[in-house]
Amino acid sequence: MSLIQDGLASAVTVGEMMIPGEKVAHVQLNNPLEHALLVLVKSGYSAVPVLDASYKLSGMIGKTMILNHILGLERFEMEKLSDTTVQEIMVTEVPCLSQADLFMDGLKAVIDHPFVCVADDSGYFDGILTRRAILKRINKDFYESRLQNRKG
Ligand code: 2BA
Repeated sequence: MSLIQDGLASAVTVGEMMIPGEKVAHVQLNNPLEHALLVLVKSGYSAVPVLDASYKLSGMIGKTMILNHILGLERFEMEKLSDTTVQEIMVTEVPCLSQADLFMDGLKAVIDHPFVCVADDSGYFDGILTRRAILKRINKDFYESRLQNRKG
């Protein structure tokens, strides 16, 4: 028995598994780093998406990027937290899928990334697909097919 069943690989879409945008912690391009750090620390996440004012995906920012930026030769240069905006240090090359992409596209993407962003053709942010969501779906599929095999 294959762990990933045909139905899961070919019929389940990224849109069905993603965390919708309204439940995703994010920051905006022109936010100062101190706001981004607050969001990251309060939410508990290592990294979150960066959106522009119209809710288009622009990049991603994480705690390590911020700490690296403010780390001087001898001390943390805390003034940089208010002097620097998110867009100055975020990464813009972020992996991105669309809602119509299939389970296998999502599985491949989260091998190298804890989460991937989901956006529409115009770049508007729809949500994120996380490793947790992919693993939960595999787990569900595994137990459902085991149940079916026992019945059959
Ligand atoms: P990390 O923040 O490094 O989190 C790694 C894993 O730790 C998460 O995996 C989750 O299982 C757990 N975790 C961390 N913070 C959590 C919290 N506040 N509540 C519950 N569980 C938490 P995934 O769930 O697969 O998430 C992968 C990555 O996706 C996270 O990496 C984070 O960067 C991002 N992420 C997940 N949910 C998010 C959300 N609602 N808003 C923004 N970013 C999110």
